Amino acid sequence: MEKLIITAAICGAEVTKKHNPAVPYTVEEMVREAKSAFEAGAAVIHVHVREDDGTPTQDRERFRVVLDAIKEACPGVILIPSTGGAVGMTAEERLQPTELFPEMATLDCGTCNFGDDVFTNDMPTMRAFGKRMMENHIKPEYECFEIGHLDTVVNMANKGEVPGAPMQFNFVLGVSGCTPATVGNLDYLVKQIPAGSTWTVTGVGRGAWPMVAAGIVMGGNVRVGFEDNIYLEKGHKAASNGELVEKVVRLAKELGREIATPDEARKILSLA
Ligand code: KMH
Ligand code: ZN
Repeated sequence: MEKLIITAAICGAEVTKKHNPAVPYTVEEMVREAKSAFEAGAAVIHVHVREDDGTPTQDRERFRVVLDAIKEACPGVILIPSTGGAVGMTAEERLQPTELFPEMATLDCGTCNFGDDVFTNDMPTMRAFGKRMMENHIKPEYECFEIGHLDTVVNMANKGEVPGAPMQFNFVLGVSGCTPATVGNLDYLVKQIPAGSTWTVTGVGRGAWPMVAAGIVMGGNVRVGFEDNIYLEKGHKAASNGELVEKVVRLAKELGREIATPDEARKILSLA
């Protein structure tokens, strides 16, 4: 098996300090959380940004400052800024981090319920995001919240509407209203991806740790972080994103998977 790429989604757009006081908002807090995850073994940081008061934003200049500060604190780390942003943002707002030419960015693969909200990613929006990523030479991480999202984006890649092989998928399972975080669902998805693709699994809420275990033993990669889950175990909140990554490293060691460095992750993801 390839080495395990650990992604830390340190901030998200929905979770707040009310859920866990360690959720980062300011640039300094973002750097603290990124560094804790990186030093624990994360090769990739998935980045959302906030105003200092916690309001989610896709402001290009806020992204510039945060991405530069994380790069300095975490040499070589792979950064995946979000183009999903928060529910209700316009496509133009969401696309702003692509103007900074990151090596990767998320591309969300379809509309879905998101708790009581609707996360809108209609076909014209997805085509616009795919076009921008092709123009700016950005490798997408394809975020699939539903089984149909995978089929949709593979068809788009076949038509040249989004970047094609080798594709990197992130199966985000367990969002309220979307595909549940079960091993059976993950197994189904993994069996559908085009040959030569890579994949990561993200389990949301109580699905987080079962999906980490499944990702490790199935030969994929895993994402943890406050965006998806704030608990180290039932009733015990993590003090940092680093603590969540440390638990992944412990599980991987027990199960015989080595951890990829950022350079190794770049090779696995065909970035290098
Ligand atoms: N905040 C969610 C509505 C992404 O980063 O691309 C969307 C999201 C996906 O987090
Ligand atoms: Zn995200």
